[in-house]
This record gives sequence, structure tokens and C-alpha cells, in this order.
Amino acid sequence: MQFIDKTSIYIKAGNGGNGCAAFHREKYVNKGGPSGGDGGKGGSIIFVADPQDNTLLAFKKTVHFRAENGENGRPELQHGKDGKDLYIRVPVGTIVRDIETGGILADMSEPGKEKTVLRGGRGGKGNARFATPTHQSPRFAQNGVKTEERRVELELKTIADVGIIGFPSVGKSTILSVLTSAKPKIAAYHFTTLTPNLGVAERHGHAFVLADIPGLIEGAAEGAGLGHDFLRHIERTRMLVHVLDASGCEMRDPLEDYQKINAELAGFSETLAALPQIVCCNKMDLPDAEENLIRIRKALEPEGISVFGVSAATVSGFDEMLDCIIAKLDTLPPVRVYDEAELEIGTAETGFTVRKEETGIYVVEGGDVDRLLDTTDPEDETSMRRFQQLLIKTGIIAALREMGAKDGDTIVLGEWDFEFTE
Ligand SMILES: Nc1nc2c(ncn2[C@@H]2O[C@H](COP(=O)(O)OP(=O)(O)OP(=O)(O)O)[C@@H](O)[C@H]2O)c(=O)[nH]1
Ligand SMILES: [Mg+2]
Repeated sequence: MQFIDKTSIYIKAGNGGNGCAAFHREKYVNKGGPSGGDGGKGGSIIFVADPQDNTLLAFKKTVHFRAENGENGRPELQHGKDGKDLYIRVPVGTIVRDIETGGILADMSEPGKEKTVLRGGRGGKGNARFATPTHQSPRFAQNGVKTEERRVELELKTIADVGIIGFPSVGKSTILSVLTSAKPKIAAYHFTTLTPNLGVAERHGHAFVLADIPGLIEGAAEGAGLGHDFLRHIERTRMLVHVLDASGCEMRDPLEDYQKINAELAGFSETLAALPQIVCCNKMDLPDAEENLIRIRKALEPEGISVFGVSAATVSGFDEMLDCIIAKLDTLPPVRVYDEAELEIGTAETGFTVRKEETGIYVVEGGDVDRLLDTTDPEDETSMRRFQQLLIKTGIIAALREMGAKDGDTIVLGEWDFEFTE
């Protein structure tokens, strides 16, 4: 199976349907009242954390996700239907990032979590809504809000209490299989594990999640071996079990292995380097292991690092290590969850920019400007009055004044230009 843990997709919420401008028609009734229905709201884009999923592979094939548009309003007060929301299922631990700003829009850290990342466009009001005692036959309706397509990055960061790290073939997957009911692939060659494996360990009523990742080698932080792709999976653990092959059966020195892996962690991120570690000396059933264990203890215990001798082959030595993990987890903060930024497509008060093009010409761009134009009918007096009020409310007029705009200057707003009047 191919494992994909980073990819990007395009998402778009549904447009709001346009309001309708129409008048009631009936036989023998000469001039009916305004009867244009409202446009429906566009569907939203909602991410869902699916515990059944563990790869982003599906997003390599499908990259465009569009929620349904709202229907336009129709005569005789028929409102347009709202567009259906689109649910995008992602593995638990997926982080959704705005590619433009780098901001995290959703951290799908809990199974079943739902997060609306893009809201559907508002439907436009039909002309029936604009009737007032003094203006009984408005001929305009409001357009729905058109939404923009956004590109977002999906990144899967496995969430577990404990990450198991170490060189290839030191026995990480075997240890996972001994401590949990997980059945990872185990073999005598390097890089047997190609994707993170998760399992739940239990002792005396305490349960915690262990993540076994592919073996690391020197240069991993720069991409050697299976590279840094897998280092990010252990960034979201609370502590690490650093597995060493105490027997040195592959002719490497376990203490050197320990230093090398730690250098890789530090080279990758501060988060990784700062994670608490305990050391698990595996393969104690083999010759030379005892001697190495004594040496490792002597080197690391004075630094305050707990060292355990175990054998995954004979399943021995694990109780003490499990007790230590449980006691440590008790004192550690929960797995890091990211703050989610709201993706706002221009807020009412801010987001627009005003710049002076040349003497007497000012250009207003960004923020809600497009939406303002979209929902305004220049042919209609009431609509234009609302437009003027919004220019004041959004602070555009104040900003223009501040830039020095005077009576008679030209203001360019999207495709429109008009004269500035105080
Ligand atoms: N003698 C002995 N062999 C072990 C022990 N633990 C694991 N092995 C063997 O070591 C080899 C590698 O084990 P794995 O669990 O696949 O190692 P790994 O660290 O997950 O390796 P990668 O996934 O390639 O990084 C296998 O042949 C295991 O049977 C042990 O305690 N004693
Ligand atoms: Mg493995």
C-alpha cells in the first residue's frame, strides 16, 4: 500500500443563489406586489476526522472538492434550495493548512471531529424583501455571495502518546506487537516498516497509544533513508521510547546509534528534540547484550535517562518499562493540538486597501469590495443607497478621506468608478 501523508487539494464552498426580482401575476390583477424569492445558501466545506482512515492516498486521485451552489430564487416567493454541504473525510491527525497564509484551518485531532473550513455563500434576498411602505415596488434583488476556490494542504501527523524510534531492525515493530494487539510486519531486513503503525498498550487499567515508525538513519532529517517524512509523525507524541539493539548484532555500537538518532531529531525540530525519552535496550537474549547494557546504563543514567533491558523475542523485561511509561505520561501534557485560524474571505470592517493611483484617483481593492459590488444593482435607487451606507459602515469612506480624497475625486472600485462626494 502506498502511504501519502502530505498533499494539497482545492476546496470551494457553494455560491449563494441570486435573489429574484419579480412581481405577482394573477388574472385581472393589474399590478401585483413584489414576489421575487430569496436565493438559497451555498453548501459549506466540512472536514471530518475518520478513524477508519490512515492515509491521504485518496486525495492524490481526487483533488477538487466543491460544495453545491444555492439555487436562485424564483417568482411567486419561491425560495431557492440551499446547496448541500460537502463532507471531506480525512484520517485522524490530519492538519488542514491554508497554502496562501500557512495558517492552520483545522486540526482533525479527535476521531469524529467535524470542522467547517469554508462557509457557503449567503443567498441573495428577493425583491419581496426590499419592499417598504415608501418603496413598495423595488425592482432589484440581491445577488448571492460568490465564493472563491482555495488551495489547502493536508498533512497527516499521527497522534499517539508514545513514539517508538530507533535504527532499522532494532526491533521496534516487534516491541509494538508484544505490547499491543497490533500486527505490524516484522522482518530481518531494514525498512520493513514503511508506514506508521499504531497500537494500544495496557497495564493495570492504564491504556496508552504507541506509534511505531519506520527506522531512522543518519541524515534522516535531511531526507536520508525514508527521510524526514516520518519524523513529523512523532512530533505529535508525548514521549519517545528510543530502542537500541543491545546485542550490536548488526555490528553497530548501540551507544553511537543513540547519539546519531538524537542528532537527527534535533536537526529536524525543536519539538522532537524536547520530547522526553526513555531508552529500551532490546535483544537482551543475544550474546554481548549484557555487556552493552551495563555500558549504556553507565553513560545515560547519570544524565537522568531511564534505561531498560528487554527482549522482544522472549517477551521479557517489559513490565518495568511499562510502569515507567505510565508514571511519566501522568506528568506530561496532552498531545499538542494546534490552534485553528478562521479562514475569512474579507471581513466587513477590514481587509480592503485604498491606494492613490494619481492625483484625484483612488483605487479600493480587496476585502468585501467584490461582494459589495456583486450584491448591488446600480440601476436601483434603494440598492445604491444601501451601497453608500455600506461604504460608510465598512470604513471605506473614512479611509478615502484619510488618504486625502476630496469632493470630485474619482474612486475606482472593481469595475466601477464614481465621484467622491462628502
Ligand atoms: N534475537 C532477537 N531478535 C529480535 C528481537 N526483537 C526483534 N528481533 C528481530 O529483529 C528483526 C527486526 O525486527 P523488526 O521489529 O522488524 O525491527 P524494526 O525496528 O521494526 O525494523 P524497521 O521497521 O525496518 O525499522 C526481526 O528479524 C526480528 O525478529 C529480540 O528481542 N531478540
Ligand atoms: Mg518496523
